Amino acid sequence: MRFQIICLLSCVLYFKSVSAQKAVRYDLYISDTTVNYTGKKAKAIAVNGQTPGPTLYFTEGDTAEIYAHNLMDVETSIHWHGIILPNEQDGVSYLTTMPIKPHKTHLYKFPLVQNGTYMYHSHSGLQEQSGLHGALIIHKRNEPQPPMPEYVVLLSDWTNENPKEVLRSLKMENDWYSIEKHSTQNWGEAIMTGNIGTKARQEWLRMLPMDVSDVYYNKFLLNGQSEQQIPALKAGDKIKLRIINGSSSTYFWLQFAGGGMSVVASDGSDVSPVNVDRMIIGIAETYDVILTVPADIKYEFRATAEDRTGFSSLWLGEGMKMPAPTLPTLKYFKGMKMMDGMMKFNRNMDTTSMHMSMQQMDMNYVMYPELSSRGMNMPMDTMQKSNKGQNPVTLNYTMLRSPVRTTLPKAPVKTVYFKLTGNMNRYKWDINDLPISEADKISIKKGDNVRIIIYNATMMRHPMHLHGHFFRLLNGHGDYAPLKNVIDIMPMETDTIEFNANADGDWFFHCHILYHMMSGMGRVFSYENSKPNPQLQMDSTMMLTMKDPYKMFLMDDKMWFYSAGGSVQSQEISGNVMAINRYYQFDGMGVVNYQGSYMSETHFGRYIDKQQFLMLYVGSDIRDLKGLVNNGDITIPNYIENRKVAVLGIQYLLPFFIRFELRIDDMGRVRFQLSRNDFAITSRLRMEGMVNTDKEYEVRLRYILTKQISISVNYDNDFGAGGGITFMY
Ligand SMILES: [Cu+2]
Repeated sequence: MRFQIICLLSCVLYFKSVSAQKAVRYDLYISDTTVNYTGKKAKAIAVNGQTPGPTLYFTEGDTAEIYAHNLMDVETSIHWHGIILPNEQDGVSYLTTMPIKPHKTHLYKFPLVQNGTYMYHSHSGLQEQSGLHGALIIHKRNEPQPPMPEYVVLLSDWTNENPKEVLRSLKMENDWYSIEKHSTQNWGEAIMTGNIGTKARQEWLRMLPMDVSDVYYNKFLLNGQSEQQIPALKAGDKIKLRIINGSSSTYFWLQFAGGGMSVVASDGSDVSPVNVDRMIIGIAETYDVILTVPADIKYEFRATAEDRTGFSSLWLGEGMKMPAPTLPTLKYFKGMKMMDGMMKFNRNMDTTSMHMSMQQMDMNYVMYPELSSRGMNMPMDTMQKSNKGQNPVTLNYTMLRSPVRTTLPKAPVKTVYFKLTGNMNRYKWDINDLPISEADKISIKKGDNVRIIIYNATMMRHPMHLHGHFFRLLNGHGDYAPLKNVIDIMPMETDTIEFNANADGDWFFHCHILYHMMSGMGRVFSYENSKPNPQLQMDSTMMLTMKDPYKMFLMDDKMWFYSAGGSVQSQEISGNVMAINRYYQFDGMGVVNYQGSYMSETHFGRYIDKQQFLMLYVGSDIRDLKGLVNNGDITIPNYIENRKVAVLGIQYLLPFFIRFELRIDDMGRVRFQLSRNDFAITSRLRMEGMVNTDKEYEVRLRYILTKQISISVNYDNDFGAGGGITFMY
């Protein structure tokens, strides 16, 4: 009898372990493709012919065997976002796994020790923006039968531009996206709306117009489409949406026309169900949400981009359409005013004692007219309570509670402080004022508990993602702190997360706004005494062409960006070029008139202060304005009009974005100059001006037609007045 029981037990155990090792194979063929979301063809990346890629389904306990076939001519990678796996399977190019070379296949193989809603995406350059991503769903081993119907909702943002061009535009401070988004916050608008004081203060502080996102997108997609339908739902039916924000830089507001949404999981981990009317999903976050269809009509589930420039929809049920409410446009000036107040308030506060606000006190709140009844003048405690009042309930992190204890094992605690920092003017994003390429890896000991205190000192929210681990979000629920792998941190907010260091290898922690990550906003957690990563061993051909893989990994934030422009006007032709990286800038300009007079100036400089207002440079000043100084019958070559000199100088950005320049040339002559670019009179009408101690001056007006083309008129003391066309690349 006893023998039989043992046999039974061991047979059951045997079966369990067999099922636990069930290998589930997928073949993913990654290729270039062409999409047409806007009536215009654009390049994208497809997986198995589709973008987003196919949803991969597994059951907890399975072993994933995924063959990634790179059919492209460039290298690629796949990262398994939110998955607990051996370090060498994590798919971060050059950090954990070598990229998949063109026309090569790579096998990713790892056991699935968790369940929930996740995704996969490229971790090579900007490929994620081109559509290389897909959903990854791991079902529980013992789902209740019959399982609730479910639907995967992968949200994404789409631009017809090459993502490299997007990054270049951001670096070059081209504000075309603001024009497209109606968010330039120009002086005309400030005057018309009575916000002149706010605008003046913004420019006094040298802050660019505020926005909730950096990029203008042509489309927002839901599973690769503007809208989708699930007609087969009747009154009373429940459906679980597995919502994944697979976008590159867009937060989405989620609303359901049929009533409340029951949030049951976040980032793959269950939470005690909480009912909300509206929620925002950060980039790379996932939420499982249960919707109940109230009647036999067609209800909209809508995902609206946080900047309100568009949305995508999922229609549930059949019949008359019940749309979700349209969110009003943002009140940028109010947001700016609030931000300014917060910054002043914050400077007087000790950062470490700062109140955690867990998405509750968003200074951006004042920008959302539909939330303004909950006003920002209320003290914080009142705000927390008011969430349960008459107003629609908006999800925030304090509402997330794990249904099970998540306490960490008792272990020594290592505390890490991260201050999220950045410089919008030069589109530089870092942690503790250093980009990842200039910071050391953060070494951690296996077994320790790592606590990270993160303070967001920037004006944007950042969705910070930790690879290979779940962290506890310390949100006031004690032992029941929810587990997540992305934490969205609002401007001026301080949050704490913690995790048990129970892995091996090097793990990436970074902002999941793709363009922030590529600008350096990340760190690497490195386990002490890890065994060598087998995926990072280089063969002899690699040795010849490549340095240390980690150095390759650090290349992203060291890139150079280039721009050029020119104008053809009635009195002159001019041109300019520029090259920048994190610290250096080269720029050159030249003007020539139709009589052959010309002038040119170049600068090669380095920004030397933390805020990058101050640049030290060397350069040249070459000009021959002979035609213009013909004085009676003799031509006098004087210094002002005729010189070939080398110069040494400084440039400093003063309040109101006035550029102050002081230089000395190799003849010992000194020149002061003040200039201002891009003074936005209206959204598209810009004024520029320059004056210096050589009694030179220029005034220019530009009307922006497209990202590349403007109409321009100017008056210059040397070349006179004229008008024409200005091009910009
Ligand atoms: Cu960021």
